[in-house]
Amino acid sequence: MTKKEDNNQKGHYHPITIAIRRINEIFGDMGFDIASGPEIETEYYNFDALNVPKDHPARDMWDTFWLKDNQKEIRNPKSEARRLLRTHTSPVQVRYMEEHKPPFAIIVPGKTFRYEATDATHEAQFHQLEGLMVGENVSIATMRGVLKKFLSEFFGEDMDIRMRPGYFPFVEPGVEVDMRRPEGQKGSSGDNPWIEVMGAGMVHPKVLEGVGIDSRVWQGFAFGVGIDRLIMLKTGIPDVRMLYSGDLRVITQF
Ligand code: YSA
Repeated sequence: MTKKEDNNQKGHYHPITIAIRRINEIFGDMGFDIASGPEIETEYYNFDALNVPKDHPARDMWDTFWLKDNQKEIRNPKSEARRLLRTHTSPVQVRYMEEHKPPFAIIVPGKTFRYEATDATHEAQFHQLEGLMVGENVSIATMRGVLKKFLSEFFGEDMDIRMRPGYFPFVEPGVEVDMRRPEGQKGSSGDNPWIEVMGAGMVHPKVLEGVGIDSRVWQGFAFGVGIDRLIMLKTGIPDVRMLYSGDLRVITQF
């Protein structure tokens, strides 16, 4: 049997599927549950419940695919608000917290969509991983430990991380997390060994209060990371579009 026929018979998991399975395993070992939510979201969950006010410039950070039924009169903002393709996995934080009492720790791997031009690092459809942990003694140090452990397990080597101040309306304080590039990987921008991999922070008290969680008792951290970008860093795939091209020569290498 030729190699080609052999590949056809066995089939292959897609690199994104392989990455998500590994991520689920790593966080599963740290006691996280896996949650999910709808890809067609309401404006309420995607923006309002995350403390992004209607006229706030932060809404521009996520260029949005709106659904055509957006002229509906809005009576109950939770059920009838304008609908859109979710621009991030963060709305699942709110949906989960409405249904569960703390303490809890979840991850949410899933598809996300943005109305933007594609290039080597941007697709209109891509994958994010959301994380959320809420408890009585959860601190930014807990977050740092969890993120370092995750990245080290995912890349199979001890990963250095650093945090810089960053702004997301649903966390306070908010940070951008940089990671030192894995062994043998060079960036396009010369010798800068650091690369930004995710947004994160301590869940904003307004978000907690909005779902009925007392922010004087409970604190939490959350983070959001691009799964495609992690795969590119790990495998050396130079262009995110290759992951969605359906080209078997890419897929069969994993
Ligand atoms: C921040 C704080 C939290 O407490 C929780 C979550 C977040 C992340 C926030 N929801 C968010 O979406 N931030 S982001 O716009 O910077 O996107 C997060 C990651 O998604 C980016 O770091 C990048 O890795 C990836 N990403 C964004 N646009 C992309 C993309 N990947 C591929 N194609 C695109 N168009």
